Amino acid sequence: MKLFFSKSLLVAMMIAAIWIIGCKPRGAQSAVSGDAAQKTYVAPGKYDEFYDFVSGGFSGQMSVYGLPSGRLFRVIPVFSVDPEKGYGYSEETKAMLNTSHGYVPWDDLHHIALSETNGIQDGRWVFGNGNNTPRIARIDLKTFRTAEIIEIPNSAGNHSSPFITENSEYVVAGTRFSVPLDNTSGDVPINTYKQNFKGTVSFIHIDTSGRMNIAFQIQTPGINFDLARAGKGKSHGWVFFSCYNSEKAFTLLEQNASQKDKDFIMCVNWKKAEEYVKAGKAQKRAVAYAHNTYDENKHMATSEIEKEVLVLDPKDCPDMVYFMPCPKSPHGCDTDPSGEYIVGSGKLAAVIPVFSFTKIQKAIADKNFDGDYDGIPVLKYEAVLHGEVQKPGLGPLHTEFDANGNAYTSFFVSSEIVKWRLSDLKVLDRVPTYYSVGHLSVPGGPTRKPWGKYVIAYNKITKDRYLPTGPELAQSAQLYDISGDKMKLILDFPTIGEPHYAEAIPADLIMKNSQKIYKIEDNQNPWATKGDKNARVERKGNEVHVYITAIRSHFNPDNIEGVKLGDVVYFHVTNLEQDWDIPHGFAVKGANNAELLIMPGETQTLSWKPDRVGVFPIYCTDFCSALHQEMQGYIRVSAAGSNVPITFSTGKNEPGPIAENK
Ligand code: K7E
Ligand code: CUA
Repeated sequence: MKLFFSKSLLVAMMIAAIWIIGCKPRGAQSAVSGDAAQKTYVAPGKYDEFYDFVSGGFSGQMSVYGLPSGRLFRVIPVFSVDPEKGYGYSEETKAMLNTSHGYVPWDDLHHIALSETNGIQDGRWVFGNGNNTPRIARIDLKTFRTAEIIEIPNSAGNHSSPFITENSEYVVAGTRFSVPLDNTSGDVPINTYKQNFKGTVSFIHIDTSGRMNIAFQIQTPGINFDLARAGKGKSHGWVFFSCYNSEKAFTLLEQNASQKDKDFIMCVNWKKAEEYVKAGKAQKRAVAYAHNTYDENKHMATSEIEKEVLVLDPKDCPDMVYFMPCPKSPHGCDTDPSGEYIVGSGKLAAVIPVFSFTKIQKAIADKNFDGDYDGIPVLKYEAVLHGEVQKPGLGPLHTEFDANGNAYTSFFVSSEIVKWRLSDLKVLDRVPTYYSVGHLSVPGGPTRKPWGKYVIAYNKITKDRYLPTGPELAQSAQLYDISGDKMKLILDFPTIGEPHYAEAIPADLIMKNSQKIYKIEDNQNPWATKGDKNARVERKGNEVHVYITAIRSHFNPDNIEGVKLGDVVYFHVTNLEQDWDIPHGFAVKGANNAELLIMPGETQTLSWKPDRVGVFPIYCTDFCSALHQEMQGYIRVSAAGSNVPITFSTGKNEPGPIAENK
């Protein structure tokens, strides 16, 4: 096979090589200007201006920072277990991580989507994608907790997700890997890729309560989907998906998927798709996928396996899907605030093509096609192009927008952010990033109403920004002030996991709704202990259920006896506090899972299978009062055949069998 490298790819590779051997860009020392610290300092008593929701990449979590301070407020467990909060370990939360493959306690979270109304962020929910075992999660921004996770069938590598439409009608999910679909045997030679491997894009509907369901999928040729953006304003009703590997290569994609000069952006008219679904054009296909929901009153997750999905085939649905040529392995695909412009970023391209929605509509009406790709019409490049940004930089990845008609594009290879104007495609400014930026984010940047002020670079390489920490360095974000004509670096801060993407939102859209406690009277957890008088220990066969309350600064009961080797102990801990920010923790020596961190008014359950005879301390792990260190107890485990009866101490009675107390 002949190797083919374009000139720009060669240049890109040379420059990448220079970066890898650690060449410092000029001016790295003086990059931060004199008054930078002042611009990011938030004095005590003041709050940050924005919440910044940052994807955790391979940590599987989402983290919440303040802007402009860059301070980390919270790590929200989403797809990965979190021993700190007991997420995925407590009996109540295990079901959140159920999938058709069983319990999957990890994923790779790349993208964030904040809910919108009329194309403006509304602060109700934030969505995140699971890239590995295809899933989408919804986090409730009243509680900052994962409220729902839905698995995506007929998908593998849910990368092109969870981009949202302007009234939160849908979040979308495009499969990165094409695969044999779930209703086929799947046991096929990999070199039958061209016959047997298909792609899908899914439209997950969101109802007014936030609940997700897979409305329909569209089956596509066997290409790779990368990113997506919904149309807005005039292009509302459309979603644009970038795709690569139109070569349909299945080995050594590095070369074999970079042969063609152009890949595609796939344009989907989802309003048309809805009509086809209504008209009965979708095929019901047998699949299996998990749908997990966290009930806020029961403090409990349930998981259902759903068995069916509706699939539309573009062959049966004319005018629903079009391909638009886009140079050189497009990655980002971004729509501007007006919805008129669609910006494609070819990783190996020397220009940034900007497409016009008006021209796309005209080309469709005029049937101005360049043939078809697997039966799907391909729009003529020149007919849909608004123009190309010339000499922007090397390795464009992602673009966001401000409210003044400017675009900001990240360049991985040349390690910079470039500001350019949408109207005439002129480059206006460029600043280096340290180094190799992936996504970037302007507050409100993907919406109809960008809040502007800052652009944040999420970098892939952080050489010489932070103190070394062994073989792996901290992941990095960098904050630039974009309020003037020139972008100014004012801060950098490390992040959790690899930060792929982030969305920032004005703080007042969220903080006013932030929940302070769970009301104890609304607690419908079946294992709740409402009040000390109900604290108790019950044996059911070899299960011992401990109904235990926590309040500053004791557990009730605190001492438990009568557990035998071979028993499974369930600690159902109810936090009776009704004050903001008074969680209690719960841990037991030798537990093979985690702690619990129980919020005011909440009940959570830890299971524990003692492995030996003895006396085991339990204690509160969260410093809750001056007498926190007194918040403790014991549990006694006797031999399997012993006849020690179940007893417990409430502090008022004597613990243990009377005879043994003497
Ligand atoms: Cu890191 Cu959005 Cu997965 Cu680009 S993706 S960089
Ligand atoms: Cu409760 Cu410390």
